[in-house]
Amino acid sequence: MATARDQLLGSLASRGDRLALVQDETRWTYAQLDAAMRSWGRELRDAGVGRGDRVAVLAPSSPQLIAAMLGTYAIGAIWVPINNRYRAAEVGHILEDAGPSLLLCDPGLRGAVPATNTVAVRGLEDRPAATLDIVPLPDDAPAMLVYTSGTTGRSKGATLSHAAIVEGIAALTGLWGWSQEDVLSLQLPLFHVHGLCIGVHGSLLAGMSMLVHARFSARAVVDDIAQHGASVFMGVPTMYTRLLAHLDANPSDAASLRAARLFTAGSAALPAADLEAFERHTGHRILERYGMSETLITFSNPLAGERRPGSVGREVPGVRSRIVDENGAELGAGVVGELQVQSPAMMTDYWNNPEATAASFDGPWFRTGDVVERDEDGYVRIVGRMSVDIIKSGGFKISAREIEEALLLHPAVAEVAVVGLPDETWGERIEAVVVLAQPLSDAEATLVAHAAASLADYKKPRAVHVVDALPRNALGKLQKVALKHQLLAT
Ligand code: MCA
Ligand code: AMP
Repeated sequence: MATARDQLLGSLASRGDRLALVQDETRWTYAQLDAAMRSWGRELRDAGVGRGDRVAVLAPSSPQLIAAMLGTYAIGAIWVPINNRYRAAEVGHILEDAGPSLLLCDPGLRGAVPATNTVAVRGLEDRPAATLDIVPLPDDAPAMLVYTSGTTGRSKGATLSHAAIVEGIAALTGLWGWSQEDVLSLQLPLFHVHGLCIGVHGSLLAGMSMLVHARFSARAVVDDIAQHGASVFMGVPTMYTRLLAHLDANPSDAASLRAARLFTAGSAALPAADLEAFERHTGHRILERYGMSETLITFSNPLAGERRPGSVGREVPGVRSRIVDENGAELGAGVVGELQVQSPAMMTDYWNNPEATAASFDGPWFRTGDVVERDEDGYVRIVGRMSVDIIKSGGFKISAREIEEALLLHPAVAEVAVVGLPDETWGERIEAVVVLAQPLSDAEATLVAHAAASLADYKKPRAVHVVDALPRNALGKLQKVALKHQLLAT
């Protein structure tokens, strides 16, 4: 039987003249994508990249990027996508941790590559046609490292194997009825699993066409559906907030959205009010699902059947789950506890980080860190997170510690606490509370600019509060939950 990777790559040529990718004037059939995959594989192999080596990429979404990823798979190398909002320190961390042999970098993003970088850098232009034999690879070989933030400051690379991605995504898209009749409006970034694994791999496995966008715009969603036949749109909740604002300003566009088949949401909680408003405007009830970079998508509302507002639905086929208390004892329906999962799409490990890998499992169970409650009929609601140090803003996972560490490097900052506060557009909004070591004029603007100099734009605090002291308990431990409540009360 063909391995998962060979199933994915082998399907390209067999789909021949079907349309695979569209971006602006570029329109590639599956046969052209197969050819581009081979050109890239050859290019990478000739550059000395071999099986198990890493190929990092820092570039906006494009057909070439997708072909380069498939070419990387073809030679048995490992794809390492880097968030293209990252600054030099964040990019440098991934380059150091993943140790790639090559960095594929868009010229416009070269400024984000650290000056000290020693990894060879190439662009993502068209490559000449070439033949390529696809190297044999076992199913459990790593396909990609997806860097994701945790409670510690620096991001960790979740290693996803070919089998994990193909099995996990095929189960999901089967559940959602994706078929070669579908056209995906792909506006999510391709450095996270939502856009890359569900979007790109899901579409390729189902033989769909993808309308690829380098960035999100509500107008492009409408145009994709009205003019280019898109039938499926996937977004983070912030994208739906933006779509709703667009429909308020352009009510006649709601009729265009009705023509789509399926809207899905995930990566953060979709407010029930947005689900209902979207349904009022378009007749579509958004299908919400839940997942993590480490496990891929583990819960989903159904295609047919009840899509429950405020719930992420039931387990995706092949997934097992339990809800436990702080001692690891399993809890029943209606009781809030930590969600733990087993998934066919589980990561192999955190790259080069056995301690973090060990800490994230309880035997076969992956500790999600999400606090949830299960209804009697198996539907799960995400209630919150165990750690206040993880923030989700606009679908991006952010470590409060990383921002605190950046702010502490300013000489005027003695102590700092960063928290995520509820926000209608972003889900959570980053705010910082600081104790100054010395007077600082225009403290808020100065410290926001200081953070923005070393961190991606979406990580900068949207407010900085200067206080005399941070709330601490008798042992001197920072009381972040109390601090959040104080901020919310003011
Ligand atoms: C942009 N801005 C943000 C964010 N994005 N602020 C907070 N949080 C954000 N996520 C700020 C910028 O700093 C800037 O502010 C202003 O918004 C406009 O920037 P722009 O680049 O124009 O924004 P945008 O292009 O409209 O971006 C919004 C976005 C983007 C499209 C919602 O955040 C996005 O692509 N999110 C998707 C993330 C994602 O794919 N997550 C999936 C993770 P200023 O000018 O002040 O700097 S995978 C996952 O979670 C699991 C597996 C799962 O379940 O899916
Ligand atoms: P990431 O590390 O970016 O893959 O983020 C995974 C996290 O996103 C999960 O642990 C959840 O906290 C959050 N998440 C994903 N989907 C949902 C959802 N539908 N509702 C609430 N939170 C979600």
